[in-house]
Amino acid sequence: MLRPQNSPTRELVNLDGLWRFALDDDAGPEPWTGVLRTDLEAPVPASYNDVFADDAIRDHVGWVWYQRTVRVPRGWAGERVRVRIDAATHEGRVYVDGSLVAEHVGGYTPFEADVTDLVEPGGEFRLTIGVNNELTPTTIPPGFTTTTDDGRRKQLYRHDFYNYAGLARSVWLYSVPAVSVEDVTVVTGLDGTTGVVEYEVAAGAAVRVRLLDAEGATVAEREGASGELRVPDARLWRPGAAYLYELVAEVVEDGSVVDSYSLPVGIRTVEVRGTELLINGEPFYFKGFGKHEDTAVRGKGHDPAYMVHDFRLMDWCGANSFRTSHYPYAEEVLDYADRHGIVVIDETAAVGLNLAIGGGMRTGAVERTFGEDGFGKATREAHAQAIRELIKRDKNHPSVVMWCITNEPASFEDGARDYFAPLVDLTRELDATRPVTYTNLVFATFETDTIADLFDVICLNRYYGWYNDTGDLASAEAHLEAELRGWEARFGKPLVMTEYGADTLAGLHSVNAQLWTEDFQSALLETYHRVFDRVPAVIGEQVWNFADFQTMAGVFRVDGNKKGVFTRDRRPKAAARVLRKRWRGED
Ligand code: GCB
Repeated sequence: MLRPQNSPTRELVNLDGLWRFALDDDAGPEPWTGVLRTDLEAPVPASYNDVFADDAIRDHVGWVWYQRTVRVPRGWAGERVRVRIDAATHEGRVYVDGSLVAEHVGGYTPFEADVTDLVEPGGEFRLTIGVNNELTPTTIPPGFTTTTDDGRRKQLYRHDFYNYAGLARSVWLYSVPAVSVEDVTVVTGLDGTTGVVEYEVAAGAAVRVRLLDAEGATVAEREGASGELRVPDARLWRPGAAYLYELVAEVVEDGSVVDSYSLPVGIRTVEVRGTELLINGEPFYFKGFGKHEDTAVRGKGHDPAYMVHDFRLMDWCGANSFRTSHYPYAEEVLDYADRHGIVVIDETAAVGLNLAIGGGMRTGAVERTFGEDGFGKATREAHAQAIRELIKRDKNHPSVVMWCITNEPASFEDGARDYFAPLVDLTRELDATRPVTYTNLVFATFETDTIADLFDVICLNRYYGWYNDTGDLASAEAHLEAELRGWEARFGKPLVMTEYGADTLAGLHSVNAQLWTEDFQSALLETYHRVFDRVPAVIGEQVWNFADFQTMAGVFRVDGNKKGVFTRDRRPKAAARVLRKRWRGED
């Protein structure tokens, strides 16, 4: 799905700012039919939960309403007009004046509506967006709702991050010509030193494409909706040294250009060979973090200042990669990664498909996760849709080198293979060029896991020294090594440690590396690093987590998860310097 953009034939209006806001109960029936009567104003983009200092809003389960007035630029006569919502978590309904124009389920991928017939160039309209945060057994991620004795509805879920909701990314109004570029797909390859860009443009008329280098000079061009562009002596997109070409796709009617769309293109290849992952034919070692979109007040609201700061802090540590745990991130984040050569493992929001786990801990539950009593066909269809939307949105990003289709499912249980095999096939059908992975939870060992062979790369999340072998790093080291060698021997595939870490209270120290101290976090990371360096199949390390983040309330969480190497306001704990030393060789 193409991101809206300004181009010689398209215009874009950003609708961010303060919107009228009300909970469903306070909004009156059919709130889209008139002006929302409310004193509340909600910032967009931001999760609404922490903005208002009101428990009724923070803990609300169900619909909330956002509304604003929008003026259509008067010069848009004859153009198609669309509204695009970058994310409505987890379900969105969009109304233009009294008419429903779009509905979408899935909280981290965009959707849009063509509103041309309902609006007038130069005129105003009322834009109302309903957002529902409810998670059910058939949403991705899944969740459950219970009712308390006094009648309140409460949301329960098995993932370890707060269920922030609302319009956490931008909303746009944009114009496209009547005949336009509707989609572009590029796949890049290498033939010796010649870069090969296969492209496909969906458009209603004749297409021509040009590839420009970073200076704007045309290096290849061609007519036709699909084909191959060849770039002799191509400059490659490399980790840490991004180079981007620009593909300009033009729709031509009666000899004139009626639409023009530009896409940054990084020429690079990705391939798994034996226990290696190769980028441009060279083995790549992941150094970085599992992250979250999470900051104080804004929740999951996209914030360019935090985004740039996070990237600079990752760079300060020497990180070359991160995983979009546990959902697709704002597209601005991937654009930045494209421009700066940061490698991304791109994950769906399929987290919590595991009834034996809650908040990172074993619950002792013996329920069956997969099948009609748990997560069955309907969940799998929602999961398939999440994969489709992720790939549709992110397929052209050179930074994305791998699809991660789920985090820590109950892959040791009966039913897991039947559930996952079709989803792995679907992912490969949609994109034959990128490896597919999942992150494995410790309950599914190399002996009991039933799905690892379906994937190209095996990502492991491990907490030896924390949840297991608590505080005993000597045992942790031995057990971790034995386990990694087991995975290596049984599967012969690349292994990435996508989570390892310890909850750490910034400022707490002890001479003997007690749990929760900065000293223990540093010692734990160093323990893991020694093991990684001894096991050849390990091709990467991503610490859990980049920064402390908010979770649902629980006795194992003190104002959230504290496994950050940085605090929630991005101050380094001692472990940040351990990483800087290891990854950058600098103090
Ligand atoms: C995990 C989860 C992650 C949790 C983490 C923890 O395995 O993937 O979402 O936050 O453990 O800290 O417990």
